Amino acid sequence: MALDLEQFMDGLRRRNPGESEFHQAVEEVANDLIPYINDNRRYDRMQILERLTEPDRIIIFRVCWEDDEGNVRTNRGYRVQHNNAIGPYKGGIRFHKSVNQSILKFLAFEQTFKNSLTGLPMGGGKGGSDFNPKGKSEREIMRFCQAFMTELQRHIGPNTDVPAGDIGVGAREVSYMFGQYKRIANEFTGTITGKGLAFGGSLIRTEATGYGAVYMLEDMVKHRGQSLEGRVATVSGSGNVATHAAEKLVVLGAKVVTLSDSGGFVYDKDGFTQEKIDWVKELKDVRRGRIKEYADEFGAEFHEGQRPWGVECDFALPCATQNELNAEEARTLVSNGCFAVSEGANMPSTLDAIHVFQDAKLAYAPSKAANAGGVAVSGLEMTQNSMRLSWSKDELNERLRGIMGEIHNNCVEYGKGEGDHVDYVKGANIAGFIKVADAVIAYGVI
Ligand code: NDP
Ligand code: 2IT
Repeated sequence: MALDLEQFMDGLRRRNPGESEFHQAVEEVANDLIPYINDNRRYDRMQILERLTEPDRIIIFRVCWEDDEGNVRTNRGYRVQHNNAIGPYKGGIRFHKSVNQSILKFLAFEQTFKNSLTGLPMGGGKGGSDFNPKGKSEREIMRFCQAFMTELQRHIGPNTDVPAGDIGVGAREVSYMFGQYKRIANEFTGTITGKGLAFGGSLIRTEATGYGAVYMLEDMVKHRGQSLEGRVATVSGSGNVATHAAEKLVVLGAKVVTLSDSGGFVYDKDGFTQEKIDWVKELKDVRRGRIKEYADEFGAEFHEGQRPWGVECDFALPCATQNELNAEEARTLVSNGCFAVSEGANMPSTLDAIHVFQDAKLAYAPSKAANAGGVAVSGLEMTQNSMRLSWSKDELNERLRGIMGEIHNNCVEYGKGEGDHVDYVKGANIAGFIKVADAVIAYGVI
């Protein structure tokens, strides 16, 4: 009997009650994979979709730490080890008050397909905590990271599971966690990526996700015989991914007019320059301030509590968080003439928004393809750590560019539609699936 999407999703919802983000991520993938599996029956006989929607394991632990007033604080830590069929579990750590099992399961599930798309030998995982870094002192951050790693360290290792950064986890947090890992495990190995350059980090890793999302955009736009030059882009977020996407867009000749945070968005009609982007990086990384301050500093507009999707643009790059772009906003983008969307964040568009983009035949790159540049350079950091050497910036940038180009080609191969239209969602889902599924089949029933 052929697999049926509704039946499959009913079962998944029953087995994973209340995990709406996980349901959403699986539905997006299953929508393309079920017809493919029905044409390639061995995947069904081996129950591949059922197996790939059940994480290998989920580790949940208490994280106890002391704040600056001497109060004992308790948070919950997680690591979802989703699938290691093609390499060690690999994926970021998120510290945000919204973190729960559903969010980390969706992220780990997506990561498995994304990592496969990079062409590098990495499985999928994700971890994090509901710890809220906002307003915490430097020493509280350090104590939390150390307490988190004190438990996590027994579950990870350079050939087992290699974490990295994500929302709320940047160079500072990775350094504290790596320091604690090194101390307890008594080994100096590449067990975390995104490290500082002085202790095994890779050049380009900080920039890689944002740059990669723009390389993907560039390839999609070129595929339609156009270029980024002189075009207007809206970007959401103002963290690692958003600022580096904005930076690369500017270098390639586009005009970036928005950035945002959870308080609202800024609209700079003159466009962000490198100098202005550097100011935002300093605001967010060093002063830990709010994007609203940009409007005061540069005389731009601030739209409190709003998202930037109502601003007219040719390209939209959602780079903040999941479900930050809904169907109504997608329709506004389309009617304003936006013709390409590249997702720097993970699952920023709702399922209905994706359908709007697909129906309008936009060049729409889903996150698992568009933001794979970050984990790709993490994979290159692992390689450099294993060889105990460092590649140059040029070498790494060339490899990143090459990997993003390959991802684009793979999406075209499996997602080609009529004329120059490409269904990048379908292309990414099928291309990411095949390698993992074939490995799972090769191992037999385990
Ligand atoms: P950062 O912590 O550096 O920045 C996050 C940005 O998103 C901030 O501007 C933050 O605003 C905003 N944001 C976070 N949560 C919300 C929310 N609930 N509502 C509105 N705005 C929000 O994270 P990154 O830039 O690293 O990550 C951004 C996205 O990119 C995430 O989806 C992440 O999973 C994805 N990603 C990151 C990669 C990486 O290498 N770092 C790799 C691939 C994907 P505020 O400060 O107000 O919270
Ligand atoms: O979502 C992601 O791909 C990341 N946060 C980066 C993961 C990594 O291991 O570099």
